[in-house]
Amino acid sequence: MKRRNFLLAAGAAMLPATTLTRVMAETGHEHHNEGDATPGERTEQGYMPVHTPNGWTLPYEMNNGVKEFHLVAEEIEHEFAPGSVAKCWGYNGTTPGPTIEAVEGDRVRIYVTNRLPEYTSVHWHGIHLPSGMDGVKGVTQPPIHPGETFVYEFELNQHGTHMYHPHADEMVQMAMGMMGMFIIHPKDGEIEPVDRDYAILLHNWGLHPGTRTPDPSIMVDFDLWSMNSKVFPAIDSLVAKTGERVRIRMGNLSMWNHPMHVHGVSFEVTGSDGGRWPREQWRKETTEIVAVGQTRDIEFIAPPGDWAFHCHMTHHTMNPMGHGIANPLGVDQSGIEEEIRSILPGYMAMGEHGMADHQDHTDGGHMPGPENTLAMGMGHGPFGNIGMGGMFTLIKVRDDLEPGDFRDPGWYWHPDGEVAHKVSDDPEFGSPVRRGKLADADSEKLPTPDRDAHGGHGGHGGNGGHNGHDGHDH
Ligand SMILES: [Cu+2]
Repeated sequence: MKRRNFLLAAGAAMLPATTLTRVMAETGHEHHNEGDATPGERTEQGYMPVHTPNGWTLPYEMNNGVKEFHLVAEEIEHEFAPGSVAKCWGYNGTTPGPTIEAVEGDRVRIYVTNRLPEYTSVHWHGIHLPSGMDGVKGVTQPPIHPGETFVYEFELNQHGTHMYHPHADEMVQMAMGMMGMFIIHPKDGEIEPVDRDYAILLHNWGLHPGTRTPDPSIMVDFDLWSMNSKVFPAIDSLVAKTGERVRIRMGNLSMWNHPMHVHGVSFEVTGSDGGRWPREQWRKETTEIVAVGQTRDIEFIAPPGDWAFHCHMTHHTMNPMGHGIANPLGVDQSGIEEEIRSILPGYMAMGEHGMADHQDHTDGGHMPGPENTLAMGMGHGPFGNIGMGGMFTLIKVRDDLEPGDFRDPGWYWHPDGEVAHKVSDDPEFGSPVRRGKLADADSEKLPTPDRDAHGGHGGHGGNGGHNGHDGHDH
């Protein structure tokens, strides 16, 4: 019987919309999009639907009181940001897969069709269910082979921010992008209801410069750090109206812990995959670590402005950098540039005074870099280059936004006198208190740390001092 319903549903997907409605009426199916509500409005079940930036919510059908979802595991072409496209694996055409949304007390039935070249399974991370529905290949079920469809069915007896991901060849399948959020709303509503509810999955990718398939063997040196599988500047801004209560639900299925930081507010950490915590357990923070395999919910009342929201691991807010390069800071590279240009046309020695000029070079087109590879820092704001990548986006709060309007409102218009500004061009300006010893010519006589001494990178010759011959390989 279950199988027959599924075949009907699967067949219906290929019929035109008018026929589809009729088929559904005849079979007792109801089709629901985006959690059956228009954005910004509560659903008939009383919850505010989650908004997944750069993502989407999986529609479901009601079949005799059961919410039916259908996931398809498959290879996809994914764009991290314009200029970087890769073959990834995901669900229903995207990475992350669509967000599944339901309410405590719902019974859900989830079909999983495998269109990957190898077997898979789906584990419902953090969800209470019968052991046989837990999705661990070899332990609680046989693998879902290519071409097969399995069905999972369970009743939701909890609420919170959860995730789903394969539990079969996880190292490869998750490195390729297979994961999604599974949000369960409390059945009795919430004491302090939120106005905007965002869901963000944190991930990392071994997409090496010049390549088009993520490398699943990477353990530490990842190239891309993403929110919902996008990197800055392609991550949607989170928008809110001044004074609204905003919740950001974050899940981490990457291989690093991410200290997520919000500017402009002291948020409260209010929940996790353990549900929305009792009020007494909420705590004020400005940075919250979302550890690997964890979820965290943060909430705040939105103040007007453009506020950075990012991982505080500074390499996680950069796009591909190339690893193992010698430290160019303070290294005199004169003469080197011409030498290297004879081998690498267009090479630019840089980094001697810091890397702040990197984006100017890449934007100017004189540093093209490898194919299909983003610049390390990107994005343009009202005051110039932003020079960021990876897990960085903006929270844009405006006084005049309609509920449910998630469109980017452009840049913030600061009130008069509320922008930091220049008061002098003279380095001798004022009389700031200073302590310690300033760097001078003698400081350069200190030995430069030799990376080769730590092993692993090899081939630099290890002649110490100001060798600087590795330059900066973009
Ligand atoms: Cu991070």
